[in-house]
Amino acid sequence: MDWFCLRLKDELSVLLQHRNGEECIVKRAWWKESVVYQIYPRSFCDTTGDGIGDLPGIVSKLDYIKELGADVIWLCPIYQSPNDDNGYDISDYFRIMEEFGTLVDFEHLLEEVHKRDMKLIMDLVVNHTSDEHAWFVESKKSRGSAYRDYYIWRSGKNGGPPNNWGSFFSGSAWEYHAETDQYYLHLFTKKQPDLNWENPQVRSDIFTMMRWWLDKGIDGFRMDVINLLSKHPDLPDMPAEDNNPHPLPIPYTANGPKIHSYLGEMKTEVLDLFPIMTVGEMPAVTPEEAVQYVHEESGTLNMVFHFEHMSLDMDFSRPGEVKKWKLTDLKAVLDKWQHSLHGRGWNSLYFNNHDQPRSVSRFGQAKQYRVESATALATILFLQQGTPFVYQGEELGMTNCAFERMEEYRDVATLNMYQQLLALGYAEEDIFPAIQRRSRDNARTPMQWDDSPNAGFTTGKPWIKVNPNYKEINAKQAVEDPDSVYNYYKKLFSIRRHNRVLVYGDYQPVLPDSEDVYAYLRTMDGEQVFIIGSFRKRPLEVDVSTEVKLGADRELLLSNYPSSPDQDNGIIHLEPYETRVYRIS
Ligand code: TEU
Repeated sequence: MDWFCLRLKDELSVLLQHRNGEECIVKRAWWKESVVYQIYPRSFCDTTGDGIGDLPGIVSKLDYIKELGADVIWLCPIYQSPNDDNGYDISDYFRIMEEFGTLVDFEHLLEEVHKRDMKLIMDLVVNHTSDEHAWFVESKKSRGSAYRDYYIWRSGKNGGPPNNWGSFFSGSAWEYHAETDQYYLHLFTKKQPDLNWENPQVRSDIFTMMRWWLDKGIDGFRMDVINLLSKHPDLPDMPAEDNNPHPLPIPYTANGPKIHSYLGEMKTEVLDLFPIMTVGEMPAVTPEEAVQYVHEESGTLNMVFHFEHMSLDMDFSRPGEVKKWKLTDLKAVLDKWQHSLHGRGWNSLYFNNHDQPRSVSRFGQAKQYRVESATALATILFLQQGTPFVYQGEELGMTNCAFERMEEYRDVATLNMYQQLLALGYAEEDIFPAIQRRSRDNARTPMQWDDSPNAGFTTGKPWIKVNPNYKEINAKQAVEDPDSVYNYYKKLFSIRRHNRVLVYGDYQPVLPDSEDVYAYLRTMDGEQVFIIGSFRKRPLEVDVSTEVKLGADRELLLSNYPSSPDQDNGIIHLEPYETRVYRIS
């Protein structure tokens, strides 16, 4: 680490010093000190019995979220949508999806969030709209339509689409429109046409919409695939790939030539006018690129969601497949992000969201050591430098769901992938296990509130299968059980809140080459905290004596085992998935 933290300079900033003696100042910010709780409204809590979560349902659970220690709520899209991609296909940015409630319900929710001294950020989906949005309805009417240029239309080439680009959700990224004899670009489903950000009118309409929501009092945005806005102007073909007629056009869409100009304009026109937080979701972003987006002085956004650690168990040679991941690979990725952003920008910290299989099933041991591994994962991630993002149910140690048949899946990406794999000649019995492990629906099963029918999520028929393990894993049980994942998360966030070193302090890896443990030190202002977590199913002896001074006055701040045997000599005995947090000076 080149920069290390000297001290909290004053109420507003932290002083860092570079190894070469140079000093720099990192600003304190509410969003750096916050914990964010992500809600997927469709699967959170249903009050009407239609089997779909709603806004009053969220209001009824605000005390639960507050009690956990969250400061900010991120709501996945709640705007009007035909739900081809569950709200990520917006047909009207100014209306609430009918199943979720009304604008009055939204205003009530916002008021109740603020009353509890929490904040609310909304999803901003502006790379694309729904094909049912009024702009697209007008756009497709004729080549001469005033809205034609709101989207990316091109004539075909050699009797096919304008280029060979593939969609993130399988197949070509172009859809033919016979009436006007042109194709439109859709990086996601064909019901999600990409907006043309080259058009100043598009930008201005989007900025107006953003100000409208911010004027209502929301506290920021999570920006969907925000680094895909600027496409390469020539839309060049991708190099051909074996067994894949439609390669993903990452090089021609991610971090494109005008992206910083568009976001700069958004900053001046919108973001700078409000005291908000922003986090941009960015496929294919490197730490160096991320610094440009989130730089303390010159960045346009506060944080990015990168995908590097989410790719570690994916086998890109076989669509949908998973591969064995190594602890040292996970550490290498996360350490790199810690190192690269330190003193320059701010990290987001996440293992779960609505697009990812559950982390305890992926990186932990969901069967034998569910509670232990879920708590170890949370400890080693959320005490790094950055803002923790918890996804609904993660705090209960919710697991992947044993879907039994294709008909049980709802996610358009999963369904399309299934069709694509069949078309590529894969056998059904090979595809299904891959889908079971990878499907986004693993994260979208209803929140498990209690052991009553449908996990207390709805009195009706849930829109998607409830994970059958809800009788054992549910919020009611977890809140009452002092040894639950939920109560551990509470303690974890409480120690983060009460120890600024865990927010702003330096991050220094310990035993980076170990395949057994994830360990690091956080240091600031003469204070030091040591974090260690085992990733093994057997007991371990770990020698940290050369890197960590575990003196006699060390204090065990947190552990996921009842009484941890402890020695002074730097040899730590760890039970399976045991994790510990020590204040050592
Ligand atoms: O996700 C963008 C994205 O990169 C994902 O499609 C990702 O590749 C995939 O989910 C990994 O499994 C965002 C939203 O989070 C997602 O829910 C939307 O479907 C997508 O954008 C389109 O808006």
